[in-house]
Amino acid sequence: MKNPIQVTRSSMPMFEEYIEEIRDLWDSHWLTNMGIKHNQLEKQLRDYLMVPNVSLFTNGHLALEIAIEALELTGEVITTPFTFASTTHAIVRKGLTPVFCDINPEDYTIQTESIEELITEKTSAIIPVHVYGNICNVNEIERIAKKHNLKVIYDAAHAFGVTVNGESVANYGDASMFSFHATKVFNTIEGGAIAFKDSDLKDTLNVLKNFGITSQGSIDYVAGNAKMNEFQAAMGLCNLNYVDEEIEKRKKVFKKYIELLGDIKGIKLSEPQDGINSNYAYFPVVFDDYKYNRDVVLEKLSNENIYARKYFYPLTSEFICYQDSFKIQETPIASYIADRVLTLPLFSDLSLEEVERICEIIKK
Ligand code: T4K
Repeated sequence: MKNPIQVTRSSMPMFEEYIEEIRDLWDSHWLTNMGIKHNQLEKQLRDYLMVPNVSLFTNGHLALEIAIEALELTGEVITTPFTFASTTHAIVRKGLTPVFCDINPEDYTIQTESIEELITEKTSAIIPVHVYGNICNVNEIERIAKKHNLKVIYDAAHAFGVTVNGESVANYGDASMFSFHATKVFNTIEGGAIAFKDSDLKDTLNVLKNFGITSQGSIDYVAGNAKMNEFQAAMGLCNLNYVDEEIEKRKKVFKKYIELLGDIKGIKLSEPQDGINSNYAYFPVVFDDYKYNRDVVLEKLSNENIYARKYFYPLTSEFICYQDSFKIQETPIASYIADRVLTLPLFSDLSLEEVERICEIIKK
């Protein structure tokens, strides 16, 4: 049996390079609480993401929760259920009510035509998801948000480094959350960030991720701990050197899949979006009237030691923990896609021969 192929594999620098990067931590003994490497990474990410402000966190989920708190959202938040648990959990854990909007059948992002009918006097914000690195209709979302005086926080966990007509995706909305988890295009082992334009938010985010401490002895907020440590930041500094190369390699894998699965009846691929420079984060395939259904394909692949994943099934609105918690709107397109989608293995050092093998199994 061949070695297992997982849906993704963490990108890592050379071992020696990481050791070199962390060596001075043994001199300084300064391991966390916004140390030198943390600050260095924040600066480099501001440049890379072409955004005025970046605030680092220990993971993407807590970054999203803290952005919700910092922007003082209240009441209802319009979002989509076709996402990882984190998006909806963050809204609910901050005491807000998610109002589920359907998605587009083409790119699986929020269906902007349906947002306005969901707005009530309780709505304070929209939290759309750039799912798989596909970018939401950011201009239309901005128009709606302005008209109804709503805040916008993008869940950009999948969208690191993506540009929209040359503009960084990090510059849209009031804030964008990026995940730097081990499974992401750019990783800091665990980690995340909030990117934002309004510099006034910076202090609030710093305080909210550090127990509400405003200065020594002054605790002005009831807050937890969500700081990125120096070992995470060191991993980020190393990985950032290679991220463009990694994205290029992902692009080759992505294109090979398109070439091999492109014109097959019943197999729907995510078309490249106009004006978007992708990061090739995921390769979603929708099996819609294909000769085998999604679950059969998943099983055939796993029999060959290849582990595709049902990202994102079930919808978050179907989670057991949310039954009877709030009124759940129907999202028929999201349900349809969730029942048929599979994300195939995609990572920078997946060989083109392995892609061929995966596609052969699917076609057979
Ligand atoms: N919003 C969205 C839209 C998200 O997708 C996520 C996270 C978040 C918010 C929250 O961001 P973070 O708080 O995580 O920063 C994984 C990831 O844990 C999660 O970060 C990610 N989304 C989600 C889509 O995928 P699982 O439970 O599927 O991961 P797991 O452990 O099954 O790993 C998947 C595959 O990745 C493994 O089969 C092999 C590979 N892998 C995994 C790990 C842990 C590695 O190569 N190295 C590793 O260290 O959730």
